[in-house]
Amino acid sequence: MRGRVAIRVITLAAAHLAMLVLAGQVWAADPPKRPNIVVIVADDMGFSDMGMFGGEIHTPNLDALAKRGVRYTDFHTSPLCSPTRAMFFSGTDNHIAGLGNMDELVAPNQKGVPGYEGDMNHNVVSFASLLRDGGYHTYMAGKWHLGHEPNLLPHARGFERDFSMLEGEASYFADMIGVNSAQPVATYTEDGKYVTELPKDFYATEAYVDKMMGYIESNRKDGKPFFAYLAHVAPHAPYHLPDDWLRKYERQYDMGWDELRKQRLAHMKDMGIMPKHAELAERLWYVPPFEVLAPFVRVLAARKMEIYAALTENMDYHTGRLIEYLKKTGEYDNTLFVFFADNGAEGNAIARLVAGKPGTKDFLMYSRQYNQTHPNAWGRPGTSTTYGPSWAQVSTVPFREHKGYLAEGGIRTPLVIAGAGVQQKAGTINHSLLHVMDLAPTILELAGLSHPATYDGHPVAPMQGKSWTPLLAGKTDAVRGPNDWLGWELLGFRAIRQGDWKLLWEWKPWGQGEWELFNVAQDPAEQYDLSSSRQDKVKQLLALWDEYVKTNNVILPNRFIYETAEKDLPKRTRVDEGWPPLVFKPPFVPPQELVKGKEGESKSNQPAFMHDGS
Ligand SMILES: [Ca+2]
Repeated sequence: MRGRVAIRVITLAAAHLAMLVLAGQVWAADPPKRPNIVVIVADDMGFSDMGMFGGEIHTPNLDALAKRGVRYTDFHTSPLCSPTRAMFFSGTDNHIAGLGNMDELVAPNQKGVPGYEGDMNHNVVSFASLLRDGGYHTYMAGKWHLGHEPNLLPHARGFERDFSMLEGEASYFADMIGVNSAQPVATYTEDGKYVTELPKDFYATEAYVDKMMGYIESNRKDGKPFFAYLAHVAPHAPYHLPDDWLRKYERQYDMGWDELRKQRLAHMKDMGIMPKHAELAERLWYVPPFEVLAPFVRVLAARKMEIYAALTENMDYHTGRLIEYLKKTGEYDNTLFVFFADNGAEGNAIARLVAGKPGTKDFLMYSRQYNQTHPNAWGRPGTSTTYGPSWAQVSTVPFREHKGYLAEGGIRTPLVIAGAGVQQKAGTINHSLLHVMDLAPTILELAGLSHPATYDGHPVAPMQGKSWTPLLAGKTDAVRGPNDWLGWELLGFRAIRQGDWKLLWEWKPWGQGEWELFNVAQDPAEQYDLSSSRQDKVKQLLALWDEYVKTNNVILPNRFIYETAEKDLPKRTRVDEGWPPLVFKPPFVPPQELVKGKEGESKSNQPAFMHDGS
């Protein structure tokens, strides 16, 4: 409050000074107006989904941003939602900011440990608070996922106006159905007040954009710059869509996941998103080849991807309404746009993960609230649909794994920056190593503000991220040198990245339960473990891991949601496109000249349904 009073005094003083200057006929150029900053986050959207990253999903508005600005192909987040968001707002590691683990997944030995509060703690200051104190209007609409208590709400963490959904997931509709039995009713807040009812025609993605435009419009004429944080819940589960969007991609995915993965990678290579030598990650061993599925199973499986694609396009459509509004009001040119996805595409079957065991409270809640299971209802109220690991591997082409894991499929996401302050050539693709915690220092620098050592009377952790302003100004191609490094830990998965090298530890059966070493420039899909031939590199990166643990007070969990996975999943076997032999064996076609009575007419011995791919 004191900060705001001080700013008002300074503004009045400046106005007074301006009058004196005018009276004396001394003209000086206006200081350049600080840019508006619009950050748009897609929830669980994959690396290769949007058009300008190689996807076939129709995303014209995001693509237009990419054409005007820069695409970054080596941008990293946490593998899960709330740790990413904590790093985004604090500019530091999730283990410092309170999300050492997801609130939903905190292990017994992590409970009560500082850094494992499960919400964004007050050991850090949100850059939104600094922008608000520094003369920006600050608006948020969408998913928060960083705390429920009054002192943890968006309103308390820097947002002057907000309309927020507090959990990791909820129904997109007015029914406010929550994500699990601990949160059977989703929690929404507006300007620090808890909302108990939504308008009957509420649809999340549309409503968030409407709210955001309303907030911007309400103060637009006062000349102050604004920070707008549009945190979509789309395309996160439970895949809800307005009826007129449901059939948009009907029968567009009949080619199946194996074929589409190849198509996307080829497209990415043509565009320069991926190098020519990039290979596709192996199909996860618990995902069947699409072509072995029975025809009706293929149609059902494809239907899930149809809905996901429509949901992603719908998110793009509403994002486009905000951009259009900024154009109409003349704010567009002085606005910096940042778009990214908060983690890799979601390959876990959420409903099964949460409510898979009959007799639990979660099972009961899902049977009551998400009881519409007929495929014709998918996308409508009362359904909970996800597309599973098969299509998630399409969304994360060419990488291995997906949300929740530390292979690139979990932590490398699309990033687009465009607009005010971006001096790089339009349409540039940049391949430098970036991290979500870089955004706070970048935005603060663009706003002409600095990060304090204390806030609200207590010390706050310094930022670990690196400002991108030299990169955006076109003065350099990378903000990290060969000695800079990044670390990750979540759910016991561990990784270190330095230059092109990545040291990775994964639980069995995803990994070996040992450290593996990959060169992600040569091998973005992390197919070739080089640890035995490059022990020197392993040792060097292990020292960095020790430093990461010490700096960030990492406590490896003693319980783990996938602890029975090795038993529950099919046994992991080597992926071999030649095995089992009958699946891949080309059918026998008799030599035409020896076919009795059918000269000149070749005929396969397969029944017709094997040919039409439907
Ligand atoms: Ca997410």
